This record gives sequence, C-alpha cells and structure tokens, in this order.
Amino acid sequence: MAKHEQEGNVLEVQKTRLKPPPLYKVILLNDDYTPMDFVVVVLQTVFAMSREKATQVMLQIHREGMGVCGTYTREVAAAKVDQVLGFARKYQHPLQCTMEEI
Ligand code: TYC
Repeated sequence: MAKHEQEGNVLEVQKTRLKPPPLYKVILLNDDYTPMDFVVVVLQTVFAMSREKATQVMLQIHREGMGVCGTYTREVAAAKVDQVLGFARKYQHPLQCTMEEI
C-alpha cells in the first residue's frame, strides 16, 4: 500500500486489484403444468430474450428438465429469481426457478 502525503493528510492508495464478484447461474426447472407460452413470456420479460431465443430455451428446458437463463452477480440473480417466482405465483403456475454459484 503506497502512502501519499497531501496537505498533512496521509492518503493510502489501494494497489491490490479487487477480486471480480462471484457469478451465479439462474436456472429454470421444467414441470408438467406451466403453459409453454407463459414460460416464453417470462424468458422474454425477465431475461430480455427475443421470442425466438425464449422459445428455444423453453423447449430445451421442457426436454431436458432444466436450463440456464443467464449468469449474473448475486444480487441481480436473486432479483431475477424473485421476479420469476412472483410472476408464477401471480398466475398460479408451479414454475420453479433457482440460482447456483458458477
Ligand atoms: N413442460 C411444460 C408443458 O409441457 C412447459 C414448461 C417448459 C414448463 C419449461 C416449465 O421451465 C419450464 N406445458
């Protein structure tokens, strides 16, 4: 840590680089009841996907059981999970969403 004298005050200069924040995958789970169109709208709204991309991702989740919707810092990932669960609850669909550190 370098020190600089400036008008009598000692300023400490941060030399060491900060670690990049950990990233989290937001994962959507398949179920037998949530309508496909609803999942497509969620992917478009919460994850800013085009209709075409959202349809691809929805079908991949439908076939494989789960899928990654995006990777974000912890707070952003948590907000996306909350948004998905909020929409699902509002329209009474059992859609589940979770996050996992990379
Ligand atoms: N499996 C659902 C159906 O057949 C569609 C679906 C896709 C639900 C993706 C959830 O994350 C999901 N209606």
